[in-house]
Formats: sequence, C-alpha cells, structure tokens
Amino acid sequence: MRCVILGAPVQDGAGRMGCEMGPSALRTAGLVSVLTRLGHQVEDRGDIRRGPARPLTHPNAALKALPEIAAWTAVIMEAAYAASAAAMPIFLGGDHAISAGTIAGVARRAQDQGRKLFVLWLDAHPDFHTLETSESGNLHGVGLAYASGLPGFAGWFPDLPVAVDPTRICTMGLRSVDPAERTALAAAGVTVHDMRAVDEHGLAPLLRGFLQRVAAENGILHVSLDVDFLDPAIAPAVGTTVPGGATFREAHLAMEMLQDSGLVASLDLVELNPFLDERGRTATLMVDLTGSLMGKRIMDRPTRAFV
Ligand code: B3U
Ligand code: MN
Ligand code: MN
Repeated sequence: MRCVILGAPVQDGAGRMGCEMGPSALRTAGLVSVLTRLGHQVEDRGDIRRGPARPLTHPNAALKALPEIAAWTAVIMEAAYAASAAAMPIFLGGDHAISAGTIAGVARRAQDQGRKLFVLWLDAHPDFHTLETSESGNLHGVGLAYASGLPGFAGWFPDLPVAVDPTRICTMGLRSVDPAERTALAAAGVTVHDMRAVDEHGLAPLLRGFLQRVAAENGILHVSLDVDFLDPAIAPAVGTTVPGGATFREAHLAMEMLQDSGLVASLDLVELNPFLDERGRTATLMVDLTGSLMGKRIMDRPTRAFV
C-alpha cells in the first residue's frame, strides 16, 4: 500500500505545550521503517506549516488560541485532501485539534470518490464540544463536533466542505465526557462504545459490529487514535491521562481487526506529548500499534476477528 506521512505539529489545542514534538518523536520511534518493513511504499512529506492567523474573538471568553487553531484547520484540511488522492495518509499530531482538518479533508475526498466516510474515534474523550459549550477552552475538545457539522463554527473555523454524517461515527474507549457532550452525542446519533460497554461486552464484538456495518455500506474508514485511549500505565506521554484505558492487548487487537477489515483509508496518531514520555515508550507503542494496523501479525495468519 502507498502511505503518505504528514506531520501536524499542533499544540495550541491542548492545555499544555509539548505535542508540537509529536511528529518528531513518532519518526524517531521508527514509523517509516516499521511501515517499509511491512512492504508499504512510504512517502514522508514532512510537517505541515501553519498559515497566518487572523485575529478572532468569540463570545465564549474561555476559548484559547482560536485564531491559531482556525488557521491550522484550514491548512491541514487542504493537506489532508491532497494527501488522500492516491495514498493512505497517516497524520502525526500534534494534539487532537488536528482532526478537525484531517477529517474534513478526507471527507471531501470521499465525497469526490462517491464513497461513504465512516470514522472510528479511539479516545478517552469524545471531543464533541462546540465553540459555545467548551468550558476548558482547549480546542482539542471540538474537532469531532466540527467535522460532524455541528452548528456554531461558521465565521470562526473554515467553512466545512462536507460534514461527516454523525450516524457514521463510532467512538470507543470514552471515560471522560462532559454534560454538554453527552447531550450532543445522543442528539447527533453518534455510536458510543464507552469503557463501560467495552468492559461489559469486550472490545472485539463492539468493533466487529461497526466494521461489518462499514463493509455492508461499502464505506471507507478514517481512524483517529488519541494516546489517551490507552491506559496511562502503558501510555504515560499524554497531557490528559484518564485511568481505566485500553490495555496493550485490547489496543493491538483493535488494530489487527482494522487491518483484517481492509477498510482503513486514513489514520490520525494524536496527543502524544514526548515531554511527558518515559524513554520513548509511548511513542514506540503508538508506532507498534500502527504496525499492527498496517499488517504486522503474530503468526502468518489473520486474527480472524473480523469475518
Ligand atoms: N472535554 C474536556 C476534556 C478533554 C477533551 N479532550 C481532551 N480533554 N483531550 C475539554 O477540555 O473539552
Ligand atoms: Mn482526543
Ligand atoms: Mn483524549
């Protein structure tokens, strides 16, 4: 498979600095060689650079770095659209604000190709705030809402070329959801497999159900993997640790099932804060998980978890 790697060194959407170093850490952990060894043709296009930010003010005074994130979203959207023309883009965050742009860009591409875009959102948080409802003001908390076409972004964020149908979004691993997000997720019809659901049913059946639906509707899938989907004990390099995350094996199984499905067309690796890492272990884990998603197998056979 042809892969394009694009760094998006955004940190203004998170509450603290450090995610800017994410693309560099993922490269240092060997992303390109892992993919090459799996037989993929990899083109690393380097890092996206932000255009100038025009001054913006918003009635929600809590919002932080709105001009910067709006400017980032515009350039990332264009880069994502271009990169998805003839390859699978892998976007290296940067904080999760990058997904406002990555999803908008690949959604436009999917529309051009007459394909239905589905999104698998692997995260402790749904990032489903609008500009009005965000209390922390950290704009990594609004990306999925923007890409879903929720109201209130027009005039601040760039115009959305095409929204992802919220009923084609599946969130998994949620365990920190603000009240406004809870209401908005239910109203929009987003599938929520929170950590309680994962505990009750197991990750595999929940993911299998979603993948079967994507396949049945002849869709393509964007996967957005936030470091805090993982348990902080195995992935400490994130500013927003929430206990009770996915285990090492759950995360690898999810990646293996995604590989077996053959449906993944684009991927975000986000929220890695190398300043908080322990000898690169979180960066290495994110790269290893990408390897599983891209075809690394324990034995020379599929897991058969996805049929
Ligand atoms: N929902 C909270 C917390 C949060 C969202 N995304 C992350 N944290 N990483 C907020 O700040 O909007
Ligand atoms: Mn997130
Ligand atoms: Mn998160």
